[in-house]
Amino acid sequence: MAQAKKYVGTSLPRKEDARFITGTGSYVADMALPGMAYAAFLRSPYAHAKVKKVDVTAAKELPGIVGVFTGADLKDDVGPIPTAWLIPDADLKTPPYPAVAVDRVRYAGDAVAVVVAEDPYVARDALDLIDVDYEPLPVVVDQEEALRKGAPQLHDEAPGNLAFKWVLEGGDVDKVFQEAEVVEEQRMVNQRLQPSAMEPRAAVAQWDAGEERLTLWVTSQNPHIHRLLLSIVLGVPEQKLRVISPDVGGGFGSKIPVYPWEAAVSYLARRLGRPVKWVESRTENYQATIHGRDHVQYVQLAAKKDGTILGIKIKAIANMGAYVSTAAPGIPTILFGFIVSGAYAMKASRAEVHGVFTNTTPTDAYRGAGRPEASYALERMVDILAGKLGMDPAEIRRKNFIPKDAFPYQVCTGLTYDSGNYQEALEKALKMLDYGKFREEQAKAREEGRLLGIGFSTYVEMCGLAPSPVCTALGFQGGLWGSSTIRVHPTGKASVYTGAHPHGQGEETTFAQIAADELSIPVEDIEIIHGDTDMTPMGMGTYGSRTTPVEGGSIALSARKVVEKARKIAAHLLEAREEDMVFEEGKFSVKGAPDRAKTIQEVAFAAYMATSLPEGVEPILEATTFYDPENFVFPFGTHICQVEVDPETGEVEIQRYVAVDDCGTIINPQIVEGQVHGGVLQGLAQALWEEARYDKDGNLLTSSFLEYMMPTALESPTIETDKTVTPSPHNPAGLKGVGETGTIAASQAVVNAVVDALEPYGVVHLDMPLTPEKVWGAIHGQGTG
Ligand code: MCN
Repeated sequence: MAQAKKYVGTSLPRKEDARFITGTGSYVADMALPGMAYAAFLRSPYAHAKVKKVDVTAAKELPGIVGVFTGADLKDDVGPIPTAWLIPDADLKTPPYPAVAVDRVRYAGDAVAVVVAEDPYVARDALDLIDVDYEPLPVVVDQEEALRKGAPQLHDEAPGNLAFKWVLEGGDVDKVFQEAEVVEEQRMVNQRLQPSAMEPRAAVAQWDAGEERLTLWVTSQNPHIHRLLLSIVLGVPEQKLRVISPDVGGGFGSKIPVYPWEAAVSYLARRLGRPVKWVESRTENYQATIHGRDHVQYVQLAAKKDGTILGIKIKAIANMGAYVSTAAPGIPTILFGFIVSGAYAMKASRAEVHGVFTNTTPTDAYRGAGRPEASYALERMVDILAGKLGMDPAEIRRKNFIPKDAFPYQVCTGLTYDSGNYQEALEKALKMLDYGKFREEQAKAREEGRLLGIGFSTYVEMCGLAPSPVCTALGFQGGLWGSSTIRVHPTGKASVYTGAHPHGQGEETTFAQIAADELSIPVEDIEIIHGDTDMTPMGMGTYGSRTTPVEGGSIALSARKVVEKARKIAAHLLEAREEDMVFEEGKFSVKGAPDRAKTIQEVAFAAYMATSLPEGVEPILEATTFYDPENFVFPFGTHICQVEVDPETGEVEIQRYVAVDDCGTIINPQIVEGQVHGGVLQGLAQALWEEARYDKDGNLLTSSFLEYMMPTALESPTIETDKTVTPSPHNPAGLKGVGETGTIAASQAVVNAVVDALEPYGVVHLDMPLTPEKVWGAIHGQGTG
């Protein structure tokens, strides 16, 4: 049946939720293959040690053991894990990152041996029987200490533990700082976080000896990237490697990297001639899945006395952990340094980033990835400046915004922002909160000894990672385009094959909405297929809030190609001219003769039968697009947090949280709201609760949910959302991403609010997380900035 309804813009319930909430999803851990064996990794309890001997004799004797392997057993066949983001002009060092350590471990969690057994419990039991002779070495956990003379050295290839030094300067920053009337400075710590996806990592590998083909089921955000990198690591030709990532229970960036243990499992399946499965525990996940953030920043903001911001300088010391993870170098550099000027029309900026090796878990992309660190530093400084000048924090932002009629606008870092209307988002949020009334209440409360505070965050995000010429010039080892194939079947139903791999975001619904509108086919007749390298076009996966603008953009373009082909066929069938065809409500009709019409489904059948097609037109309604956008997209918004701080306990209560976000044309308002909620909660969690902590010996103290303070629904405040809509002018459907906006915006809104509440105590800055103890200390004159 022809379809008239417009889906884009409607809150269609998520198609994928039916299987997720009824327990009928299929995850890697659910997989069972005939003859499958189970792997477990022995992980070093030392953060830094020489491995003198690994004795596996006793472990091998345990009944049910298939094999026990050390680094020495693997090193000739499993290459080091490559780095996929080789940032230029930074003297980047990428020392070998082996699957299993051979003679030295560099963080507590580095693998020293792998056991394969008939069942997973035997595999774990056998780990206790492996005798490793370690010679402990001095440990360094803190990145600033690691840079000091005499600090323990991690890699011979990286003297002084320096992984890279990267600088981005825009405008004449020295001149701007000389001319400034006010310069504010602050040291800030953007603490280390532990991604906590519902599903930890898992892999099942199967070797087909006859075909010499490897199939790997793995929890990946980007199966094609896994395939490419693993083909290099394992020496298996790319066409002989199939990577399937079925349902994935969240990733938040942590399932972008290719992990050494996925390579080890793949190799062992081939060596042992039977499928091998590995599923990590939560503690293993916290120890050996990447961590995020971990910056120490020295920030300076230059301004005039009237509040005009002139420039920003940030020196960031980024903790890379023990090895360089897959995308790690790009996170604290490209995704950070280019966005330090935020929503403001300042003249100059300088970001200087030192990437540092320490005896900690490697860091990589975690929701927001570089952009929360930039946005936090800038938005904290804007409030510090406002405080210094006695200006209202909303007013200082208004004064410095890039004006709405100035887009496309080239900011001092060199980026050209596509579109924006920062004023509108701010005014809307102020109205929702009733800002004037709040300030009155705050003054009254202070008289009563109550501490109310309000914090602003007016952020801009750079997302939709693409275009390829820009990203590859910035060192990314692959084009960043979107891909899709749309196939309309003889029955008029359609399959959409995408290079993206959503893992909780909802694109099985929103991509169907895009395709349904473009093709005028009912949404329930459209299936989104993703996550299998043998089925989908080469694709770059889901991260960097790129899926909707880039992969979704590609779907819109493929659908338009299909419609154009269908138009030709319809004209032929109706014996009319192509230019006289009108495509409306799922029907091609002849202009002025609406009864002479063919539905798109009829055309699809005719294209399949191919009885009579116009000259030069091939059978089947099908089209593929590799879409390389001309620019990033730049979502933005204003978040405002209102808090009350208990002066007796230091506890922070979030009274209101208002989020006005702009992600261009919205496909599904409810999904967007859900993304904002989840993202904001992750940002709030960083502000108030979450922190990865190590002791001085490099033991991870937060290695389970007991110690790592991930919030639950109970801690989540009500998040009041609204939107403005400023489409991206260069995107085929006006789309910008939204998957990270909440996280990029939230932390600084909370910290700004708490510092505002503590203004009577002269507090200028507090580092996250704002635990009651820290806040109480600030009230009592300890540790204020
Ligand atoms: N959307 C929309 N209209 C827009 C923009 C987006 O309806 N204008 C919808 C999308 O179609 C999609 C969702 O919002 O259903 C998020 O889309 P997008 O902004 O393109 O983000 P991605 O799909 O690329 O997801 C990546 C982003 C990132 S980088 C992290 S980290 C993150 C996040 O999304 N990880 C998540 N959200 C997550 N949500 C879940 N449930 N699990 C994760 O691991």
